Amino acid sequence: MSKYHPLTEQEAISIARNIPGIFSGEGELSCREIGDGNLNLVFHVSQASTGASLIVKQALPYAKVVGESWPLSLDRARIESEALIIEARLAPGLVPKVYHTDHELALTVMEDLSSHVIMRQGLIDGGVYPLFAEHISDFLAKTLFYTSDLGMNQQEKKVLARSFSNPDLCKITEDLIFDHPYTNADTNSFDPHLQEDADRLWSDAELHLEVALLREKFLTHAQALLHGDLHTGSIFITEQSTKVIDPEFAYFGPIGFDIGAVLANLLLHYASQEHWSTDAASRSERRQYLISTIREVWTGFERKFRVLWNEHGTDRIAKTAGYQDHYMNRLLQDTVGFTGAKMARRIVGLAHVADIDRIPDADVRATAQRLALAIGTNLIKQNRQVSSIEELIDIAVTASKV
Ligand code: SR1
Ligand code: MG
Repeated sequence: MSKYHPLTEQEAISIARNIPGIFSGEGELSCREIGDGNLNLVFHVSQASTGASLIVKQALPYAKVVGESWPLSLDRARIESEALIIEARLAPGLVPKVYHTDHELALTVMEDLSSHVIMRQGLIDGGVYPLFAEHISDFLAKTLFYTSDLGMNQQEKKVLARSFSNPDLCKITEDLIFDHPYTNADTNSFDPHLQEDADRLWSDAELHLEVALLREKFLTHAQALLHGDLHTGSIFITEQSTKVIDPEFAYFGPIGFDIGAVLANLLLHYASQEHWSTDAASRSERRQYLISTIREVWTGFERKFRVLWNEHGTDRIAKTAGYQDHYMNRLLQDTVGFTGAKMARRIVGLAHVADIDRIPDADVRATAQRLALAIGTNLIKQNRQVSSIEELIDIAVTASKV
């Protein structure tokens, strides 16, 4: 019989106490369940006498955000811990340390990052993170290059891909990002003032064609091991440090999906400045900061990915003149399309973002939501024409002037 059951706080303490090198044998441990995400339990275990702490994260057999009617495989906890271990090897310092895993209990014990803030909240509070673009472009370039056919042995990649078969979590993305927002699905959720905007989204055939092409890429293009859910709620941050958490959606998919997740969440925050910036001058300054960050994330990623390819590429034929430029241009186009898809789903789909949902005034919120939808749908429609990151930026800036 499986030993799986959702942990109590006392059980989380017992597990934590057995992790060597963290707590003193003497002092008492206390525990709080702090999970505010959509899927898991997160226990924060600490020792007041030493100041030591750690996190015990446990998967539930269903999606917490919906309830037991939406079952989800516990295997995602294994996938998350194995992805964290691979990411730590490829991009040292950019993910939390894993202390212990228990696949039967579907749990990972890891470093406590309470000295950091969740980036989404940090941005809402007006935070500026000068090293973020450098760190996240490093994370993206290294994890994606070294798990692609360009940077690892192609037969070993196929074997590794087997252990990252993640059907339940991929299904969430296939439905909630690439299907439901474009039809009158039960899972959708949006403010009533957006009904006409949703109707337009549901009947836009030009948009649906592009979404179908992006969905096909997500379903079939096993380019590299993705994080799979790289929004600003999956990033812990300070001015000096960036840590990527929560890779439970990891699977082999299209590289642009991870980059697009980062850019989409910066652009959702950009749209939310209708509220969070109090006057036109601070709004303009904040938006310029976000645009510079977007530019630096892409240009940093592109530069680093090309250097890795030139210096550590494993594939002879991939060195053919012109191939790298062709590949990078396709990555940019995919990134633009996925950025758009990841914006639209946060306005009309099941799971939203606090940057926009927490805007108290309905009219201001509607303006931010419509701006996010305008940017998102334009990016989706134009993704296959784009040839520079400046075009993505131009689409965002132009939409905010209308
Ligand atoms: C049912 S889970 C909803 C969303 O939360 C996760 O963070 C993913 O983005 C997923 O689509
Ligand atoms: Mg998550």
